[in-house]
Amino acid sequence: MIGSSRREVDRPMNLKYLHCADLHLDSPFQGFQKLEPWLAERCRRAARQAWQNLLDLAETEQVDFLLVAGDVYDGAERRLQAQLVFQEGLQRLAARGIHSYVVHGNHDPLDGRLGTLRFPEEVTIFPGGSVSSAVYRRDGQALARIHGISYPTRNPPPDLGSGFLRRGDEPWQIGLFHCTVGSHGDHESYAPRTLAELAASDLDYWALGHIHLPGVLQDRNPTVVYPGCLQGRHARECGPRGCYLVDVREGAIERLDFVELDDLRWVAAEVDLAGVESMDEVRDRANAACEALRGGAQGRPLLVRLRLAGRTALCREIRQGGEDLAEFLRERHGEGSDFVWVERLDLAVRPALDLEGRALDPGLVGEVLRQHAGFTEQEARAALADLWERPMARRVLPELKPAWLRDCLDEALVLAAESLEED
Ligand SMILES: [Mn+2]
Repeated sequence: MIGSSRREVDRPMNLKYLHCADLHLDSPFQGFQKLEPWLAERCRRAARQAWQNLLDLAETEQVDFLLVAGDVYDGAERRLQAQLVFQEGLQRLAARGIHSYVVHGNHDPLDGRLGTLRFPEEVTIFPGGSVSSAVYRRDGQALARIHGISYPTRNPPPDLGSGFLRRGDEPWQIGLFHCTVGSHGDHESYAPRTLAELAASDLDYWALGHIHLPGVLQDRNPTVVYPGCLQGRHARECGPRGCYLVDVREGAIERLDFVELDDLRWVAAEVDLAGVESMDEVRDRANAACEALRGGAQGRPLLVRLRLAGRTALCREIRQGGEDLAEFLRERHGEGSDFVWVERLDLAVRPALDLEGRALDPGLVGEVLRQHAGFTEQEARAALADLWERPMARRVLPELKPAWLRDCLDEALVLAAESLEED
């Protein structure tokens, strides 16, 4: 091996693996109390079905190993059922010669309640404490070294996992870690890292977990990937979910493919109702939107947040009939194995008033519109300050985010303009 760098191996080095994270197998699907019981049960089953889909993929692709980057379970109070399902899956892969490497994250730290389970020798579950590594061999040849660390507790020190470093001669080296790279509004920042810090470890591939949205943060030197959660659990986790399939040929990544594995999918869609003149036209456009979604779902059931938007003379009628329309759509599209369930109908239609033109009006309507145009986010916050002092208000209203404030201001404008028009 003298004179050969670590990336020039004497034999062709091929390797194929799956990288997943954030399975949340025992997810309680909070906020589902409002759903009908059959639908809530269907959603609960989805996380475990997505896990089965992943196992099927590992077998059909005949991968060398599976990487699981934390949050296998949802809470530290791990339900035995989920643990049995997980163990069974890894056992099934092991029986086919597929190895598994697992770290635990902030949702399923090592000090949580763990059942007494036996894992086959093909399974490596990394301990907490300090970073350790395991070597993957095929036919006696050491092909990869996987470095990893589990969360010992739910809130580890921020420098957890500071000891990732390339070592040994294995040509492909992987960091398996549940951590936060960059800033992600919705996620608490555990074990924060920068891309530069990851690069300093001199590894080839970073198999990360924690951020539920899939994405490749950096495509080479090193490759840094979040596979996202395996199954979307609520409306904020909309869009395709799955894992990454990584195919390494001659020591370089040839394929880095996102594979959709979710069993049901949350989607957000908009129906443009601009210019509609009758309620049956509203129905037709909403029906068409649901059918288009079904057509693109490849047989998966969908939970849809449908937003009705656009300027129309029927604005008021649509707003008043919103719940009825949602019910109609659920009855029409909510059945069968590939159902499209309108989980929520957002009524964002606007009146067909020429607001810009009216703003020039010297009368009261014009005055209101001009006032609105000059109303800043700062002023809106000040106007709401008193209300925000009350604990009850904070409980029932969403956070004072700029987007929500803007929506409120727009909504207020429409209501004011409409009622002034009528008077
Ligand atoms: Mn997670």
